Amino acid sequence: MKKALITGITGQDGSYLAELLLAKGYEVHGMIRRSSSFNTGRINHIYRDPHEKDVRLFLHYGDLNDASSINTLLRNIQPEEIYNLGAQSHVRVSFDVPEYTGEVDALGAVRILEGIRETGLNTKFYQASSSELYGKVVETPQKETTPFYPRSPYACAKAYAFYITQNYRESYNMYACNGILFNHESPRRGETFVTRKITRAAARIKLGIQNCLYLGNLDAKRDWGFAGDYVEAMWLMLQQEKADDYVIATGETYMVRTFAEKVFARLGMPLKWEGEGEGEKGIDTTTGNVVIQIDPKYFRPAEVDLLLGDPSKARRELGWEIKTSFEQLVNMMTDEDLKMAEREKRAEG
Ligand code: NDP
Ligand code: GDR
Repeated sequence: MKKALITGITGQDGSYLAELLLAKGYEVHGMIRRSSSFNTGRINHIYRDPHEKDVRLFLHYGDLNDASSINTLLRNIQPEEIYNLGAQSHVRVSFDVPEYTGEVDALGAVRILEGIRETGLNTKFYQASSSELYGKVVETPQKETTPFYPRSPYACAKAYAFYITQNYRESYNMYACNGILFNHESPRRGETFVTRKITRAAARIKLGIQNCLYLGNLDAKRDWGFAGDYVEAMWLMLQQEKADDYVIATGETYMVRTFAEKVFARLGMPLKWEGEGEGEKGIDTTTGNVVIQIDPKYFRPAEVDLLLGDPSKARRELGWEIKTSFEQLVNMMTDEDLKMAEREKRAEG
């Protein structure tokens, strides 16, 4: 039975990847952080008491900032594959905690790579690289050969992790890959990322639990896919003869405002826009209520205006294809958040 270690198993991608690897028969080990409140909500459905029989999912305390915990896990588990998904993953927040973001997102990667090298394990390594590396538009669509232009402390940290992964591959002949993943979302997406923030707020507005949604830049364009499809690409990257780096994207891009329009329309509240710049408002045409306003606190010191990926290398070499369309993604997230808002409303009495 193959063993895999996932950092960031409690996050959106970690939960889908753990499901995928368990379904493929792996023994799955996840690094989790000590927290004062439960942080395992996304994996509770696959977790079983380790005292039961035939358990294949194990959780271990550790931290990407703590090399000793990483080395202990490597020695004890001796995994065939490591997926480094752990990160301070919020771009806006990285401007508030730039040094911490560098510690976790940049140095975390080298701590694992160095751990693999030192222990002499024959472990394949996956690094969760990001389309944020492309930052300011140099060319579109963005592909493996497009130069990087990071625009945030998050992206700068991820650039280090990208290059150190390539460097360990070339220096020590390690099987180490970068998946350059464009934005991917799901009903499990963190509530402060824009897609989930919109679907959650729109559902609550629909049910009268909330009045208005405050957003930042509505004109940013993103290439949004479904996280469930993207974790399959991570696994495929570690099953090849040779380690390499791949762009994973849909090849379509939409504005934040378009995402919002589709969500509100799905809930029977078609939007119209009035005003300009910071004074722009989204109005629910069925009630005339202002349901979206701009709050400049959500603007970023430097913005990434346009992301559009070209996944042809992954299609050609990995045989990877997206299965979920943009429309299906919007509907899936909206419908799940409507159900959640209904539960919230019932609980309110
Ligand atoms: P999430 O923010 O949902 O999950 C991040 C995970 O990292 C959580 O499990 C979190 O733990 C863990 N983590 C944070 N800090 C540490 C630390 N110091 N030590 C150990 N673990 C830590 O991210 P996603 O699932 O969306 O993304 C997964 C990875 O892919 C990230 O590296 C992200 O930067 C990258 N990425 C994501 C994309 C996307 O669109 N989703 C696109 C491209 C790259 P806890 O639950 O305790 O907070
Ligand atoms: P991103 O995702 O920065 O692309 O990083 P996010 O959803 O945070 O922002 C996307 C775009 O929406 C604009 N925006 C807002 N964003 C947030 N979070 N909140 C708002 O209120 C808001 N209003 C407008 C942003 O300015 C931005 O242009 C995600 C993360 O998952 C990273 O870890 C990952 O590497 C990249 O995707 C690819």
